[in-house]
Amino acid sequence: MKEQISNIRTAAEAELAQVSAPDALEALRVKYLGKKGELTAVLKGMGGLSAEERPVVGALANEVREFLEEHIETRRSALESEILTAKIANEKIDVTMPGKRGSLGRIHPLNAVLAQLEDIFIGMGFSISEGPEVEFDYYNFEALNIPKDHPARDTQDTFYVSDNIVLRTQTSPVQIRVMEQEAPPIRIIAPGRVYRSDAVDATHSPVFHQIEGLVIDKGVTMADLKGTLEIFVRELYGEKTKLRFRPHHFPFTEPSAEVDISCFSCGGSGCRICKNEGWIEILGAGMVHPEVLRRCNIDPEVYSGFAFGIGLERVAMFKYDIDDMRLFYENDVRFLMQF
Ligand code: 2NL
Repeated sequence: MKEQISNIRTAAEAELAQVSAPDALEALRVKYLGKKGELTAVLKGMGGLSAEERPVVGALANEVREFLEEHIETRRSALESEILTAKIANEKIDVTMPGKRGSLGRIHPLNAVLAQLEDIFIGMGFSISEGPEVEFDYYNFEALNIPKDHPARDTQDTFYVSDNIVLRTQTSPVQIRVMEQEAPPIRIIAPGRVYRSDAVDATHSPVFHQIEGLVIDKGVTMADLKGTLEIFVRELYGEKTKLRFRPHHFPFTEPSAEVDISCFSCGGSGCRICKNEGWIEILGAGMVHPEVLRRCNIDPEVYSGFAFGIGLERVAMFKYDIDDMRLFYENDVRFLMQF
């Protein structure tokens, strides 16, 4: 039996030397010292020994148990500290390494111009209205006095979603919706994305941005239109800016005008920016057509109003001296970081 015990000790010691993981170490402990372990089995069999042998074998068995317990414990703490050391080495960071610089974005030039125009009109008491980009034919054309046979309705010019649904070609339908729902006085701007079936080039894009304005009240005249636009262009291009109205035609305004400003670059003497004209066209405007008012249940005998439409891209191109509209949509950071 003594021999059996010292064999257990030899075997356990050899295995202990091989153990390299805490799981294996625990398995080893159970194998020898557990309830059904080898050494435990020997101790249980001591009942058959003589009175002289029992204390001797018992002492030996206890000595081996203590020996194994101690060595298993030593091995366990050694393994744990090895694992911890490896973990610390793995997670080590070099605090002297240079940091990574986060890159900050910029406000897109179109959004910057939009915010500036909104500020100017809010300053004059306008509020901002928005509406759907996918619009009924009625709101986009019919209500704006654009008849069925008008060239603007051609599939060459407009994106049709179905027979009576289109991608809006202006933000005017937003204003029609406001006029239908609210009683005058109305003083709104309607900024947003609009769509035309145009081929892409330096000055055309099938998606672009507009900001339209609408004022409806009793006794609103062309003089109010001119005064409002004058304040607008002076804030945008400087105090010296002059306005020029040229007669024009829009189905939804009568009379209608195209509006030019004196060149902000040369002041009117002629330069590269204004192509030697001295004037730059910036928007279209007019007095809201009585037929448009009538369709929105506003009595043209009582109320009158003016409206105007500005292309955001055009304003931004002049403001930042950008010669190609495509640059706005390409999202090349080298372009965008310049503003
Ligand atoms: C342009 C300039 C314009 C309007 C838009 C408008 C809106 C309503 C009623 C009457 Cl609800 N007019 N908007 C007026 C004049 C010009 O846009 O160059 N458009 C093609």
